[in-house]
Amino acid sequence: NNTKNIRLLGLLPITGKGWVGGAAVKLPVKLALEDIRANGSILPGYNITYDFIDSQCSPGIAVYRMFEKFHTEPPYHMVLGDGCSTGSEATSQVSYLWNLTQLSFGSSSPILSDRTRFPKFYRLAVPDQKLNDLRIHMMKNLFNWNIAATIHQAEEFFSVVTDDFVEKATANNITLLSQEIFMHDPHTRVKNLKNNDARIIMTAMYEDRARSVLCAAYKEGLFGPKIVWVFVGWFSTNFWLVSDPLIDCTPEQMALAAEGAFLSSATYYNPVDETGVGGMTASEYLKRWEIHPDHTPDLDPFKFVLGQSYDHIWMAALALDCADKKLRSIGHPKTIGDFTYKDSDIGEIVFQCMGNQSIIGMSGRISFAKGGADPDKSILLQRIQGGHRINLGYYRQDTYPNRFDWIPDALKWKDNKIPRDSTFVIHKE
Ligand code: ABU
Repeated sequence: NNTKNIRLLGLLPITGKGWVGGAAVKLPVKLALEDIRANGSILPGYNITYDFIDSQCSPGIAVYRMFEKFHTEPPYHMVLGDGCSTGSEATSQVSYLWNLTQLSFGSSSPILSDRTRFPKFYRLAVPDQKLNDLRIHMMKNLFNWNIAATIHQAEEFFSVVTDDFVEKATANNITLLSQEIFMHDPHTRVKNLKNNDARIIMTAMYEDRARSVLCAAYKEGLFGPKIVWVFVGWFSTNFWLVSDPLIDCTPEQMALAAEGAFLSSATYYNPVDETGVGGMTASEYLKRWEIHPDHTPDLDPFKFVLGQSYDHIWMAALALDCADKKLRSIGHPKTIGDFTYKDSDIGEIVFQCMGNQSIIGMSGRISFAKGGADPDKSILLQRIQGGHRINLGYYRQDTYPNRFDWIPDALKWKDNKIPRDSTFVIHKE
């Protein structure tokens, strides 16, 4: 048998803390591999395989287990992941030294856009600082709010997102009441927000810390129709109700604290009903996923990652196929199947090929046409209303000027009253 393997290594946070949706990636990977093999024209004559480690949303575990694979297995052709930015940051600072391109389906830390630190890294997630554009638009243009506070978990990822918000807020004449940072227990910081009469509160943190913040908010009375918490949308669907031994609030208390919170994230599925790679529309893909025997209800909280997980396998296969064709066209002595970690020229061709890919994926149109590590996408605004996440509309960054397209009648304020800015700043003057 002369068939050569094309080997993909996934870094999936399956257990651990922070973001642990890695198990939900496996079925989309399986479906994408089936579709790519059935297509027949991508990497013909090769057998594409996918192997993974549980990176536990931990930089140390991710690097350790990735190295273990590099040292004990035949060469991989691409690293796919991590699902957590902290894992992607640690691994992509070294995977390029093995001449590997790395593509993450889900990491959204802004710092991952920095090619000097992460030279061969791409991702399908929109970096979280782009969500700040919607947050500013929401304050200034949608609700006429001019005073905000921030609270973030002490990680470079979240500090950079918050710094970006502060810079954009200042440029838009938004007054910042207080900027709170915490490492483990946020209670004293939440108390400080309460003491400062914070009403509109921008957060940047992993979802386990968001639960701690909401529990502290319940205890401090920093919730209700006058308070607006803003979180990222990539938390698991009902993150505030996830059982957590570190939380000493009841589900009812957590539900009260979370009610009315806004969530902002990139769009998860192609909003246009068009046929993409694999010959399906995004809604056909979701139906296929739902009725698949491997689909279990415990995967549902991470449903938003299904599109990007499917698409990243296609992007990897197409980039490697492009590299194989390029090697053959230039008469290179090796094909992509012969790649070893010493082949810097082949590694560079794979990297360039990834940058040139452009597909209609299940998560939307994807291209790295602007020359960076990140795709462009619309931003989805959601709100927890009646205990459920409700889609409110989309912030379009492909229009000039950017605009917000509302979903009619989706937003429901309590008693039809829009929360008002803090009066604390006015009292102080
Ligand atoms: N996949 C969710 C994003 C979390 C992160 O970038 O760490």
